[in-house]
Amino acid sequence: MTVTQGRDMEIVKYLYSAEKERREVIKVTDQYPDLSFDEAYSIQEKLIQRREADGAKRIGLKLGLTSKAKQQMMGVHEAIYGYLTDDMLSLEWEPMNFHQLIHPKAEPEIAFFIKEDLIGTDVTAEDIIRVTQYVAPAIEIIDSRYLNFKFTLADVIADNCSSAKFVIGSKWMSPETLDLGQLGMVMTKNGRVEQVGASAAVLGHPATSVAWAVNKLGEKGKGIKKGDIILSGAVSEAIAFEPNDTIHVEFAELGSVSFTCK
Ligand code: 0L1
Ligand code: MG
Repeated sequence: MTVTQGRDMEIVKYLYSAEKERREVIKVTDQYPDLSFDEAYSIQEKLIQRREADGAKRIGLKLGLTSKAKQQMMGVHEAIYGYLTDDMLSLEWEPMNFHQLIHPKAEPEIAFFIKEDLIGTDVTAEDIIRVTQYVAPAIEIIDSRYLNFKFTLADVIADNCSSAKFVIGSKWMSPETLDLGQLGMVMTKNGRVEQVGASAAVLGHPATSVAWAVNKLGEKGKGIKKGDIILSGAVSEAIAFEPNDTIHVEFAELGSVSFTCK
């Protein structure tokens, strides 16, 4: 028997309604302290299926906790993955609606556009480069449903890794035409520098990060598909924003992406 004793759908409803009603909730492990990562991924899968039942379409994957600094902060040694759905995609020219979110933060990421199906448990960064048509600058908006963004690893996995929105820049490049592992990044808010980073912060190389997720999915007989968008994991810490803020992320070679919040 699982620790939730068949109450998975209650937890799904709890997290989904928190998102829909834009309110923070107490973390799931306060009620189920022994929730395992496997069970948390199973709840995450049911949460995505619930969104699909409401018309959302799965369009890719995102990685989280990919930097050593964030893993140390959470006391873990592994990254995590969640799913992207079409309703999370926000366009650069479209104002980000703060009132659809709870307590959002923005983080700089690199997006991979996948051109071939790939499944396996021995997938390498080179395999990821081979199946990637383009990479592009991206900003992920994370918006944990938990009170004060405080949670355990099992909690955040169940909550689809805090996923809320993402924005992709308009410059796309073949991953073979740039040194993807060594790209510098500057993130500003209203023109003031807030974070600097480098793509190597993402498990040493963003493609290594994506390969990790594909291998994890492979253990469950799943993989990635042609047309998927994958966010590699954050290149620096996330920053909070409010209405009227403009967030701009500039990667060396790869170009920029930005949004304004209303
Ligand atoms: O995308 C991310 O790196 C977020 C993972 C979950 C941790 C958080 O919400 O800060
Ligand atoms: Mg992220």
